[in-house]
Amino acid sequence: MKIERIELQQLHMPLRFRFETSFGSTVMKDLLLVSVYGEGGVGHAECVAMPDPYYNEETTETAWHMMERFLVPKLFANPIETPEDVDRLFAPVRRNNMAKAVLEGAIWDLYSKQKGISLAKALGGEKSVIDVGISIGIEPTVGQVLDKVERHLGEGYKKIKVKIKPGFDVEVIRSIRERFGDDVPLMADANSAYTMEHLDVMKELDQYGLIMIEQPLAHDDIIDHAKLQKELRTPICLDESIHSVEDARKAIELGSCKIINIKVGRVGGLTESKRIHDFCQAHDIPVWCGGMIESGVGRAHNIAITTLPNFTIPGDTAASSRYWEEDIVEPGVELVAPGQMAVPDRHGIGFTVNPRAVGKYVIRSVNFRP
Ligand code: OSB
Ligand code: MG
Repeated sequence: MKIERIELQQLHMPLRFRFETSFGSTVMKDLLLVSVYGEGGVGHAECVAMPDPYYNEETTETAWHMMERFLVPKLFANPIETPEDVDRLFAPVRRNNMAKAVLEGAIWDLYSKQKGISLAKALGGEKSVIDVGISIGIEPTVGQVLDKVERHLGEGYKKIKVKIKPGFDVEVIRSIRERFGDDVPLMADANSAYTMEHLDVMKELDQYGLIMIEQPLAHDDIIDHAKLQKELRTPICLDESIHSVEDARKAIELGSCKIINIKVGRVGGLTESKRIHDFCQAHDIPVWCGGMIESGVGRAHNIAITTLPNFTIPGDTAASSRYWEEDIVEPGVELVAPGQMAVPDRHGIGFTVNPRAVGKYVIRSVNFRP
């Protein structure tokens, strides 16, 4: 694969609502759009690093720096035949997974376009539709969470995830169960806001038949999660703790989780996502695709990876129009049926980047050439 040019663009996209988690809130999405040009084609991906290092250690600025200073030069200095070569090429660089993943993802898109197949097919996926859920942030009141649950259940989302934090947890879950019943596929995401001191809260949450509790304990822990899992019937799902298939192997071996959330950015790319998927499949651990408040470009990548067979739990890839007045892709990434997204069979990611919309949001751009 001959790479002729790599374009980095930083976009500021205003969200249609404030998205709050236990570590902070987002109203303006800060994203890096990467476009890799070669042999008449172009591949796109979106970096999911956030402006502040609170979800993980990366930021938009560090990702830009890592690409400019280390990763892009590596791509230009080495021949690449497949996206797997990119994964190998980046391996000596420690962590910085979101910076690696966006370049690797853009090359996956370009590669599948050059092959004349969809990204989903290039990854080995077979689904033509995927089930999706929705992630509801922390709201000023429980009543506001209930209103959002009602609206999104009405849209047919197949899984309702609510963000929790100490002091905003049991009452939220209890109220949802009281109002909408025990059949709602419900889960809670704590984004590492608890410790083993909160065992009593976890045990209370355990009464509500949640599909899972996501990342209750520290971002770098798998020991206490294993202790906690032994105390709970509800499966623990790890998000922040898993950066690689090796992390997944250790967590599964220790019994730290029964489900894994795969975010392509967090694990360093689609190649590593596939490895985690395959390892989990072989060990009867279901996976699902997490979200990072992506534009349509990131959503398209998420749809593609979700077509792999062990993505059996609906992910967080909700419709673009929930987040954006105007997305940067065409067509919009929207539901085709209640709680379902169609997997495009067009080449690559299957959505076209709209330069006019990008132009509206871009605040900085640079082109690199060999
Ligand atoms: O923990 O899954 C998370 C958003 C930003 C940072 C972390 C997380 C999230 C989400 C997904 O919950 C939200 C979405 O993309 O809809
Ligand atoms: Mg999470």
